[in-house]
Amino acid sequence: MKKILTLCIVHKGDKVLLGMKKRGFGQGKWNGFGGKLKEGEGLVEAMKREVREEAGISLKEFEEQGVLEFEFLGNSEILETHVFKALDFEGEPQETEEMKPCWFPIQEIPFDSMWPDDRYWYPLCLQGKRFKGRFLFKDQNTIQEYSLEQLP
Ligand code: 6U4
Repeated sequence: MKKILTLCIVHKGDKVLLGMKKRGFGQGKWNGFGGKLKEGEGLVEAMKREVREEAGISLKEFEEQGVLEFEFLGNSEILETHVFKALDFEGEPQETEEMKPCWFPIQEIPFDSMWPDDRYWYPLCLQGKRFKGRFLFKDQNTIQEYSLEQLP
């Protein structure tokens, strides 16, 4: 079974905006903004809605950079996650019920407090490369196996 999700990395100058997830899946981790598609929603529509709900900003310029499949050992569900990079937005990032946003210089992205796959694909994403990958997790902090390729 596949679920479709979005994930957006907001990139401005030499900084990225990440959110500390306050509840639910990935709680306690710094992450991009995103979530599951609602019924009848398109990818871009869902991505913009999640960024608005979780970070309080409206996106103006963005690109889809990659697709990642996340799976957990012993669970047949595949989380097909479409990764976007946003380059321009309106509004000031705000803390919401779900996320506490914070800007990080690219050299200081807190990979140790993020999903463990992030250290592999963020560099590609930030350099504007397109990519696809699959990560199989043993638990939320441990990767069992993975593949990642850059797309032309
Ligand atoms: P609810 O709470 O049901 O409204 P929703 O906001 O729709 O949830 P949620 O919070 O489950 O969805 O979304 C999970 C978010 O975490 C998505 O943006 C995808 C992201 N995510 C999931 N696994 C990830 C991983 N291994 N690495 C990563 N982001 C991941 O960087």
